[in-house]
Amino acid sequence: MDQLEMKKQAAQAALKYVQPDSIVGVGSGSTVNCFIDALGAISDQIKGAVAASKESERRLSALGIEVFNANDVSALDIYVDGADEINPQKMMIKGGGAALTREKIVSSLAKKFICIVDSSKQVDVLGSTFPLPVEVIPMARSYVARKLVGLGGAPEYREGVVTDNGNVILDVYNFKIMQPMEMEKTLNNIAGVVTNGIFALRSADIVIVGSAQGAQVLV
Ligand code: ABF
Repeated sequence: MDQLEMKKQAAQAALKYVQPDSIVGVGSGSTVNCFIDALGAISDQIKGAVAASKESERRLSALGIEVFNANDVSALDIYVDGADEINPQKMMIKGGGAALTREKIVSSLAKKFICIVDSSKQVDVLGSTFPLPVEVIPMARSYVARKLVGLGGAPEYREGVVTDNGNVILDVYNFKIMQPMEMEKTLNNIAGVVTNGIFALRSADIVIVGSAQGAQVLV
């Protein structure tokens, strides 16, 4: 089974958590695109969605699903999103698609975070295979990069990428994250950092892993 099939499997399995007549929190990325396609098939049964990226917004609208502004929604039952890495404690690295800030905002609105991944995303220690994305105010780029070096990482400026919020991304390589909650807070405290891609303080509640053996649900 190829990776896309595993993503589709996880996305399809997430549909059972969608409540009738609800507003669904929707993340971004290729696995979420599979979820959006699946959601399209039941679009008449939901009220709409709040999206974590302009691209997801566009895809939802194209399927006739109403997209609500996050400011007009006080809470969401579920938020469905992918991840770049996920550990056994359901903590994640996210932000490979540069939508981490909006993903953190929309996931914070949700009672349940459902993470959909293929099995290649499972790691024991965050930072093992994927660089950590950090969204930074443009004028703070060099300052934040020096701070990240001081913390033991090797930041690289993601050339040519501007986030949906008008900021830039530093990808931190060689950065094994042994204490994700502490590191998430430490990075948030650097002036000029908008968001970092560690999702530990708000980890996933349910993980659905697409694999050759079928979709596995980890609660
Ligand atoms: C979003 O999509 C991001 O936080 C993460 O970077 C990415 C995962 O991408 P994909 O589903 O394409 O592997 O969830």
